[in-house]
Amino acid sequence: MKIHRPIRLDFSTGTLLGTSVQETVRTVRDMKGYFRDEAARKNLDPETVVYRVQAILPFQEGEEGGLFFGTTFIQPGMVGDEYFMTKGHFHLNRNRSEYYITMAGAGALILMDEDRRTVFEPMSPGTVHYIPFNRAHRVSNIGDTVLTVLACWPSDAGHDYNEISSKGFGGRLRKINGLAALVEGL
Ligand code: M6P
Ligand code: ZN
Repeated sequence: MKIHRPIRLDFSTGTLLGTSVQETVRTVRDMKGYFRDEAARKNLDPETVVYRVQAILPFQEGEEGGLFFGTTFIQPGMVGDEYFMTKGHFHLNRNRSEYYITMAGAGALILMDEDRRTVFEPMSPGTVHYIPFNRAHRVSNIGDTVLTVLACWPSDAGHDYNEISSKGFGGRLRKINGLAALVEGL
């Protein structure tokens, strides 16, 4: 039997602790093309962190049978009137689902089906979100503090960023008169 190195989830922060934890950082530079207001994005310091992902991948990525687990930390911030958010993706294997669970902060899980119909679910500490297969998913931080989201997904789900990076979602979560609103269109 394979012995896995110990991993801990710090309940106060959502941080995963352990030598096998991998971390990805997405900065304003990395988010080129994802926000509506590209001029506003260019005005920000490109090194500004938009979000970080910690993940444990105790299985061959792309192969069937394993589960991955991660924490996403989305910073509070705006690009124009759009909230800091994750890139968002479909699964390469379209019939793979996922769980997102909110640990801290205020946010919105944006879901889009293959027909580009887009909806969102409010996120607050304790909300459990089942992402059905065939849905692109993205998280926006609509609060003033870090939005911390736990995730669990199959090892053979994969990430397909193509449609999202070229066409985006069917709607954008924008701050309008101080409130988050899903505005249809690009
Ligand atoms: C969650 C999971 C990861 C994903 C991450 C960031 O932790 O869904 O698979 O990579 O969020 O989302 P994205 O890949 O869309 O930037
Ligand atoms: Zn996913």
